[in-house]
Amino acid sequence: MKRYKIAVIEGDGIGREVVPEGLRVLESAGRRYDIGFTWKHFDWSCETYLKTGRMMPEDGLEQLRAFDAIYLGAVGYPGVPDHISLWGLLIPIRRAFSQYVNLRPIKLLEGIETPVKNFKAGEIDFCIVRENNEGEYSEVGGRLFRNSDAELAVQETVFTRRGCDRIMRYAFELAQKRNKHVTSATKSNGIVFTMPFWDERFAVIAGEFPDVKTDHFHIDILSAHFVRHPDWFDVVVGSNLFGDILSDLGAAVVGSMGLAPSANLNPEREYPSMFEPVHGSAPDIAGKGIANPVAQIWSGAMMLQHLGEVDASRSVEKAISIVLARSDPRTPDIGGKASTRDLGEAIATEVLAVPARR
Ligand code: GGG
Repeated sequence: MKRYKIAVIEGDGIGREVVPEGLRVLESAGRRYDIGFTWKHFDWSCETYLKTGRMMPEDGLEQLRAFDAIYLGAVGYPGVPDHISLWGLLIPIRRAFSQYVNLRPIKLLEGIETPVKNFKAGEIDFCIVRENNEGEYSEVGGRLFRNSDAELAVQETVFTRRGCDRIMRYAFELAQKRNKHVTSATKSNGIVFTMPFWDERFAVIAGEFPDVKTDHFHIDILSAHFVRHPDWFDVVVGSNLFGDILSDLGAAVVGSMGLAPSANLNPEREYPSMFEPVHGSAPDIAGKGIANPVAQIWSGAMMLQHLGEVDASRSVEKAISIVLARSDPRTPDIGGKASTRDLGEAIATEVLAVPARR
């Protein structure tokens, strides 16, 4: 039996409710495919910050380094400013472990109602490849003349040739395994230095992949196309901020934030990669036991895929689609009355029943 050491960070809010369902389903896949997991739980959260002044201990990254992967829930809670919680946990992990790819599949599943009319299951199926280490999320900047009329804030965007090239290459290589089409999210008409540079690098990297069709759209019209023509896309590559915004929009288009998984990947495998739902901690529904666990469970399937457990990964994805195709159980975000646990248990049970292999 192959055994994996996984660091588990439930984090805040609904992270604490959906992660246990993700673990339940992974355990189920492990039983079915003879995979063992050693889970190590880390209580790193806003609550920890309020007690200790830190989201994670000073040697937190060192503690995580030895794991095969990190399985994370959600970060952020009222009482701790969002930039403190994000920059105290999620962003240092993404950067220290060179997780420069944030892969976010967007897929319309059978049984799920989309707010975008006239699309059926399977007709919306694309991946957002978000640059995850630089761009608009930079620490370059500052504040001057605080608490005066002259107060100002400056934030620099940082695009490097290395950073652009590697994320674009990843997007093209992914497209080669899919429908051979990459769309670039840009705004080079308004953002006059970084975005023309992004476009230049996109043209250069596209030249390395003559078999892949390309197009590019400014982020404003691209957002409109996501709503009106979500079937146009195969792989969409965007900067850190654009990729983040587009993935929430994509999740909404396929029915719920609760259905959008993600993988923060270090493609070279020098460091552990991290798997988390796109959604945040959702304080408005936290504690009610009604959060949709599918994004977390699906992120677990992405983790299995990354670990090389392809059959197990497919069985989890298949179980998700089989359960969601039924009318019950469903959490309230997708039109039902079921609890987080009801849906998690149904998927865990289905993993044991789906036909083995492809
Ligand atoms: N599931 C992870 C989480 O809590 N994400 C919330 C969030 O705001 N993330 C910001 C980002 O991905 O840049």
